[in-house]
Amino acid sequence: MADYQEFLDSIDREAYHAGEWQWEEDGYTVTRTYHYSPPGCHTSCGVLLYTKDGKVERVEGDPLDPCTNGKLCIKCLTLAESVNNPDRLKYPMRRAGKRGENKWERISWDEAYDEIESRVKDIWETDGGNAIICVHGTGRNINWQMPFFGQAALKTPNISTFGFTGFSCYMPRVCGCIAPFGDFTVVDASQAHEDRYGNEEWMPPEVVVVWGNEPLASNADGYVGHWLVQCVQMGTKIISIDPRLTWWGVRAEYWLQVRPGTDAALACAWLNVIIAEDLYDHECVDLWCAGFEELAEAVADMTPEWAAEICDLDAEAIRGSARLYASAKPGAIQWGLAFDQQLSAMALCLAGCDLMAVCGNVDVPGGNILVHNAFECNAGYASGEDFTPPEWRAKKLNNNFALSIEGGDFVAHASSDGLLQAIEDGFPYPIKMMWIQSSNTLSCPSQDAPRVMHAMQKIPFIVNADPYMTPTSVALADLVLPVAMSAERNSARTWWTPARAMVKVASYYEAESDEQIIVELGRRLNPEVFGRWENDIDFVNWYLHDGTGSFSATTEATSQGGAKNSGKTLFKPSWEELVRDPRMLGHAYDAFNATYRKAAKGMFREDGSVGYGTPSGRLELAPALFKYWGLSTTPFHTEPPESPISTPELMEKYPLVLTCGGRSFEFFHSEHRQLPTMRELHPQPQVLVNPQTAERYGIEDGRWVWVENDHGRFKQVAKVTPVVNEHTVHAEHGWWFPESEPTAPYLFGTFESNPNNCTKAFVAGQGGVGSPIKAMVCKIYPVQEGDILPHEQIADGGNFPWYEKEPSPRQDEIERFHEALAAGMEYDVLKNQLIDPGTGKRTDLKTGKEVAAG
Ligand SMILES: Nc1nc2c(c(=O)[nH]1)N[C@H]1C(S)=C(S)[C@@H](COP(=O)(O)OP(=O)(O)OC[C@H]3O[C@@H](n4cnc5c(=O)[nH]c(N)nc54)[C@H](O)[C@@H]3O)O[C@H]1N2
Ligand SMILES: Nc1nc2c(c(=O)[nH]1)N[C@H]1C(S)=C(S)[C@@H](COP(=O)(O)OP(=O)(O)OC[C@H]3O[C@@H](n4cnc5c(=O)[nH]c(N)nc54)[C@H](O)[C@@H]3O)O[C@H]1N2
Ligand code: SF4
Ligand SMILES: [Mo]
Repeated sequence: MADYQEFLDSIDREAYHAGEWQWEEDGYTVTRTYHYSPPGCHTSCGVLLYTKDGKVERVEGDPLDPCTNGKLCIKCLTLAESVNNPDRLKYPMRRAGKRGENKWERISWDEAYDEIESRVKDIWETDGGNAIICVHGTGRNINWQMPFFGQAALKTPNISTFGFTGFSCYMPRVCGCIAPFGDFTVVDASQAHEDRYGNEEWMPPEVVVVWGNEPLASNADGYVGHWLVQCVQMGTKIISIDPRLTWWGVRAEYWLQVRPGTDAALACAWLNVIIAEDLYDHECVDLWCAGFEELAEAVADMTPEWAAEICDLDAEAIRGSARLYASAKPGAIQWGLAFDQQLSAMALCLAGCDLMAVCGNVDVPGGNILVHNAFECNAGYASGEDFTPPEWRAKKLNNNFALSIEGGDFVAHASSDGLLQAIEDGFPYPIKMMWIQSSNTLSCPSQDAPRVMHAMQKIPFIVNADPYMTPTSVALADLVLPVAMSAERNSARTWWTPARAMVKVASYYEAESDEQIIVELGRRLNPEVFGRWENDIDFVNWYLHDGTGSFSATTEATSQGGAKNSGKTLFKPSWEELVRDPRMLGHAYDAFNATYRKAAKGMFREDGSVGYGTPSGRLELAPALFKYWGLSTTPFHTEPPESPISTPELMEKYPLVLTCGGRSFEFFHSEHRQLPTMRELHPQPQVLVNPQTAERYGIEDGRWVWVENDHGRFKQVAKVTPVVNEHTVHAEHGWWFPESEPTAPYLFGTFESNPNNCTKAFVAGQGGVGSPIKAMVCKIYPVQEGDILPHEQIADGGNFPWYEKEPSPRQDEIERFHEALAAGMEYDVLKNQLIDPGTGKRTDLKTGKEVAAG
């Protein structure tokens, strides 16, 4: 559809019931609405749901939806398979055998809520709300609901993606961008305009750098991949930076097959070329940027020749691609998960922003625009914190408090490793309950999955609210709550623009939506706050209508700094309007996101003055916030902890570089493995191996292969293919086998193919952010009959025989802490001091020195 108007003109609008949100057709009720998890996805596309007797039977794309123009990926096209799946949880259930035995008794919702209420209240009495951990996964339709619930109802500050070292998804990009720009950035593919590619101000980017991201398979972070395909059809050129050849690489002017984990060196070399060759945008740098001198000095020696050695690239290709990006007016950078999953995470994100800024590509048509949640409806991560008692809030296990990382407190989530330490060692205090809502912790997010499983066994009470019975639930849950799926919930999303609504048109046994569960339990645990909402729709309207109550749904994106709302958005749609109003029909575009050059128009600063939402009002190439956060203010490269450069001796044993987690069309993380269509298309986990590598190690296409490092091993099926080079293999993540044995130790085979047998907790980048899980080393060898399987090794010895546990940075303190407690000492958590109950003397746990009284 290179000609957008032609496409629009070709639609028979009447046949698609333009102007209606619901109608009858061939015995079906058809509803025009949006999909948003479950099952998971980061975006929300326009769907026509065909239902009969409260059951979804068919799903089609809605060509009248301007967000997606009727395109759907296979995950929405098979939605009926997912929501009607007999494997789904039908009723609340209580564990009836031991953990891992998969024995359950059906209970009523009231019994489930009673039990949760009484356990939570007991923990408040004995340990305080901070002894409860709230766990969510990635950005599904729970991201504003659950942090609010955790803080306001469970009264805990400890909310996070548990098991996920270094916040190594999205948080580095969010913080790495908010510091220099004041707001988050995405590539402008016209998505903020209702008239889309036909918009008069918009133009397609001349060049898009698709960097550590595969937008077609992942549609990640509120960004739909086919928007960029449309740009390519309109002439956009591509630079692909990826160790794997993708759809983008095939069409690229430059495909830079970077060695995994070395992108920061490449980014610094691009900056070097652009500054040394005077290719930057002088007007933008002079008028709008701060810190140029500091940046120029920092990258002065980081030449393409220097980076070429590190990145395994040709220096001329680095130079040529840098020139191409710098010459594009506009150019844009589409960054992805690989930015977060390396040790350089924060520095790399900064380098990416520096590149956008010095080339004058920020907030211009077809560049990297700065975005807010639609209509500035944004229940930030701290939206419920006023309802957590201050003494419990002070004990938030962030990187700084839990791991003593300097600065270390700029991510809103609690520190995953800090939580792991608290569970494993009871330090600085023990954990008594875990509330999981939207995470299959064992199968997917947990680095060092076996270690996390053993740790979680120590938590006395675990509740998991999920639509399916997962390995995590079988292994660890005491209560499971059946969650309603997308077509079964009334909800809304404002992750960028437009605002979109979901409407309930189906139901499944006793499954309840996340909003219903939260309101219901919230009313029991904190009636003062939750009592104002009768139901899910009231709760959603509070979110959308922010500010009508005594507290606001709008807070900053991180604890310091962050996307500040202008406070000037007066009109905000209600859920009912979003769903049914003929001007909306499920979606509404807002003016803020559709406006370019917002800094010049005074739209970023609370007082309406010209400038960006940064301390200096400029695009900060060497951000003040980085300094405040204890980070280097200029970009640099950190070599992966294990690599041909940092550990050449290890390469004899583990000669290959291992990257993992590239998304596939069929699955969202560990989801969708139950669906026959998906498994027909993608039956087994696949590891990509270059033909030369396969020959060297006796690997055959289609045969099972062990991938092993100094931590553990897992097996996947080899796909022998030249899309990766002979030094690199690329494995999938999130695999379990719902068709197999559920009970422990097998647990649906969750450990058999899990690359997180090989990833490590407590290995993180600067500021405790970023982890090197896309850049490990490994060896590969064919699976033989009779080989001992991962679950057997884990069941026998707790972990792989050659496994070594990564210590916490506070290991010494933990040991002293336990010795002191055994000797009858007391501990002051907030001061990190031991107290002798006899004399009242205090010693600092860290230094071991006596603390002067007073
Ligand atoms: N080795 C390796 N590991 C990785 C990655 C990688 O690249 N490599 N990627 C990592 C990344 S980036 C992330 S973000 C994490 C993701 O990790 P998670 O987000 O924890 O992903 P899942 O394991 O799919 O668990 C999600 C669970 O939530 C349920 N669910 C889906 N939608 C909803 C909903 O709306 N409400 C509720 N209550 N439940 C829902 C699903 O049924 C599923 O069981 O994994 C990480 N793990
Ligand atoms: N279908 C589907 N969609 C998803 C998800 C899913 O599980 N399934 N998960 C969602 C989540 S939580 C996230 S975070 C996003 C992630 O989605 P993306 O940001 O697209 O990330 P990935 O698919 O992990 O990897 C993207 C590319 O990075 C390449 N890569 C690997 N290592 C490196 C490296 O060191 N440097 C560079 N430059 N590239 C590297 C891979 O080969 C791959 O092509 O997707 C979201 N969308
Ligand atoms: S990206 Fe795919 S799964 Fe996600 S909402 Fe759109 S069509 Fe559905
Ligand atoms: Mo993610």
